[in-house]
Amino acid sequence: MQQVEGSVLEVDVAVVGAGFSGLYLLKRLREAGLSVRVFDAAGDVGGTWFWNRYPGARCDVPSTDYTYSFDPELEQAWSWSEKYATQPEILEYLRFVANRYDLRRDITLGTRVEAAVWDEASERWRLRTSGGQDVVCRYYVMASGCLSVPKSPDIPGSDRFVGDSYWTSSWPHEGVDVTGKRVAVIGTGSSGIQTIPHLAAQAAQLTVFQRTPNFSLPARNGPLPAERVAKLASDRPAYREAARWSLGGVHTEPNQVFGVYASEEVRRQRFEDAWAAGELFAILDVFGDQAVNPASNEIVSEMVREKIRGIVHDPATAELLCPHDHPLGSKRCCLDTGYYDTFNQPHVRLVDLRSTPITTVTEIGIDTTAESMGFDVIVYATGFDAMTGALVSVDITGRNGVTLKEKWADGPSTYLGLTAVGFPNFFALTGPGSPSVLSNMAVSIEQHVDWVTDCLIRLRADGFQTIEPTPLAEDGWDQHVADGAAITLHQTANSWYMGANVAGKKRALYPYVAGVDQYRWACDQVAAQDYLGFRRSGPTGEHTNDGVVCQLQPDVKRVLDVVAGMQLPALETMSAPDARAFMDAMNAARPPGPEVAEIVDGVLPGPAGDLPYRLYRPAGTGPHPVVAYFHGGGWVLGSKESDEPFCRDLCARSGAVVVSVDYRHAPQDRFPAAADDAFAAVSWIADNAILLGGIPGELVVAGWSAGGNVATVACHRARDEGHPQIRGQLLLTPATDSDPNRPSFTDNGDGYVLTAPLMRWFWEHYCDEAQRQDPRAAPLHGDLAGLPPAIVITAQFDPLRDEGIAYVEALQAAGVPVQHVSARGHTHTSLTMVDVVISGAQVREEIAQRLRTLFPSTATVAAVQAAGTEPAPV
Ligand code: N01
Repeated sequence: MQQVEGSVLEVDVAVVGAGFSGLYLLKRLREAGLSVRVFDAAGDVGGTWFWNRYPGARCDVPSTDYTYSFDPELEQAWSWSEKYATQPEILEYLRFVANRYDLRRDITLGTRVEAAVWDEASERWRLRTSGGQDVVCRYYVMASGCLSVPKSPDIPGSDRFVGDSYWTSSWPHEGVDVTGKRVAVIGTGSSGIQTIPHLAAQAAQLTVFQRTPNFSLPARNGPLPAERVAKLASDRPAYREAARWSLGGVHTEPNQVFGVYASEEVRRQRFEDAWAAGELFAILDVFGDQAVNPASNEIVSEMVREKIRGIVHDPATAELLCPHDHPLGSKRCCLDTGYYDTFNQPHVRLVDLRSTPITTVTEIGIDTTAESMGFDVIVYATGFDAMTGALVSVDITGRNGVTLKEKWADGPSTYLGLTAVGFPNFFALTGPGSPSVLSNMAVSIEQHVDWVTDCLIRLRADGFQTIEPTPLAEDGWDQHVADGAAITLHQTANSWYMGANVAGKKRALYPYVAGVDQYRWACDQVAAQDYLGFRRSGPTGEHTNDGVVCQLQPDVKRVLDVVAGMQLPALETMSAPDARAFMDAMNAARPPGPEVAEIVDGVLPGPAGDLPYRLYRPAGTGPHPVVAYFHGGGWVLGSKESDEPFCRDLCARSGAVVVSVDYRHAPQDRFPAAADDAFAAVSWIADNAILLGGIPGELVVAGWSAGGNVATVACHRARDEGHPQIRGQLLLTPATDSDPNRPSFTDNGDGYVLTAPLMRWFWEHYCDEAQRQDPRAAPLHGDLAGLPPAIVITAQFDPLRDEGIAYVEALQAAGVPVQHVSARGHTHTSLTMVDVVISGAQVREEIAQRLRTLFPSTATVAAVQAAGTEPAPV
């Protein structure tokens, strides 16, 4: 219940912001029986849509999707008039919502929350408002939007101008008439690009000051798209649910077309379809890999540039409008109506601030390094202090007098992008570290509101009054957010996503990039696991459920989800031939891996007949160092080409010739056939280095999984027989013994592709129980002294992780130089998923660098490079 004591208002929850999120939050909290007061500095509800009312302002997610979905009756009661609704229509919608649910009685407009302090003794927040009323609340929620605090003016002289200055972010309510005027627009982001054609229609002269060209595509606005409307009408709940579990908050079909591998015809067709669709999600998804692969991205980017050149008549202007400094999508793409065409009008001019920067705004206009220009009106479309600006604009002081601004001085740190250590009972909706601006905000807002409301309901039901994340949970989340950021191309751009538009702001990818679906899953997990990562307390005591919700690399998790969704039969339920055929079919569907200079098939003599091999040759004039490689597959599956993407990648990155050798498989040829073949192959490759284009004496033996097992066993035998000379061994998640009792075997034995039952099946096919202690089957139990230097890679979520680590330790104990690379967040199979699991590329690059340190011809350079990349601990 709301109580007013003197000038102090007491409520359960105080909320800042009466936009999309604040309105829905108020509705839900009220229904949950909590007393709520919402404050907003604006004169009406609407949030960003109250302020950003420049001509041309519209949403750029289709109206059918940029809408609340919490109430089917609301959806029936409101219909959008256009594909992309105008600002006045969206504002009207939010007013309609506020009235329909009688929300206004709990909203104080025209009032800013200036400060909020956590009072340790009463375990409440104390707020100071601009209206003079103090507020005491148990819970404090910032629903203040991601793009609501304009960037501070950073153009010298802007206060000198005696003409009219306007900011797109706070456009006058009465509108602005620029008919017959000389107008300057500074800024070509979404706001500038939307408003420029409208201003051009009125102005006598329009001069656009562009620092960085952006990618924009025609919105093709018009009536609501019939296809979307029909889909929605046919099954509204399914449509909404699909959006909630999509990558970006708007459902799109999974896209397996990779730009680098697609034919020219397919590329062109997909691009033209996206261009014609007039939807951001379409242009961002021409190829399934364009967000992560620079080469694929460049294909789409160049096609957009072609379009720009096709629209803009003056070639010099067209070229200036073509973005070259960032991959498409790494900065926010824009949707426009006639933007590029505007530059064909004789009274419109483009000024390139890269070649002629603004020196100052003057009383009468703008001076650049090249000229002085006179204007009647200057429009600033210069952007926002995004994501964190609104949050730190309120003086929020948490435990021990630490402010949020101080906590985030070196970049934001959050749990789930919603909460922060040191700030109990505080929630930031769509905060940094949540999908927010990389998603359809309507979907993300509803998810956050629902999560926070459910959290408070549960807190009350469990008898608690405070909730705060633990440092471990927050650190884990920050790491997870950073892992996602490392996968995409966002970090290569100077964008507001990266905080790059505000001087002094920490450079980092502020939103969570791994997807709305993955994010929702994480939030649901936290709640389902008894608020994992939170400490909760109340009159009856406290409960801390410490932990980290997401430890897998985000793309590894996505692949595992896809695999789980396919409900594939377990390999161990098949016969060996069937399992081989099944794996061949799976392998046929994957990307081939990077180009190498040459691929040659051949045979080499083995102890029981010829062994086929496939040789991958790197670019450049040889001879090259050589890697003798043995594939994975549990001694039962696989072939010389089954690890092709990984072999190509290893070859391209390391500059070594990679010779991938078939060896005899169980159950037809059981132990020690595979090990014998491997040794024979290594010997032959060493003896025939020149024939293969290799440098004699520069040989490393490598293998993955069971291939790692036979690779190191071959090294044991080479040491014992004094031939051949081996420079090193590269063992990727190797099998080193058959002990099923190690923690990694039990913890990771299910759900990570290589399962405990499958591993048992492999061992049973390969050798008898009695043979499994033989060092040729379990090299961990052999004499390791005198073995060649080793690089051992282990993966965190691999059943074989601990036996790999045990091998590292045993090698070290035996005096063998070992480099251990522990792949955080990876599984047994994820590192070899070239072009599918992008996070594996970092590890493979590190492997290649370390591999080069083993070859005399490349060691010096590689050692210097490797010095900067210490492996991350598991
Ligand atoms: O801001 P921006 P915005 N001198 O930061 C330039 C959302 N939105 O308001 O790129 C000269 O994108 C700056 O140049 P540069 C949407 O998420 C959505 O346009 O830093 N120029 C850039 O060109 C969007 O991304 C809709 O080199 C200066 C521009 O100003 C976000 O809001 C509509 C400068 C700022 O672009 C922000 O968009 C509108 C300087 N000192 C906005 N400082 C929809 O359609 C900055 N610039 C839903």
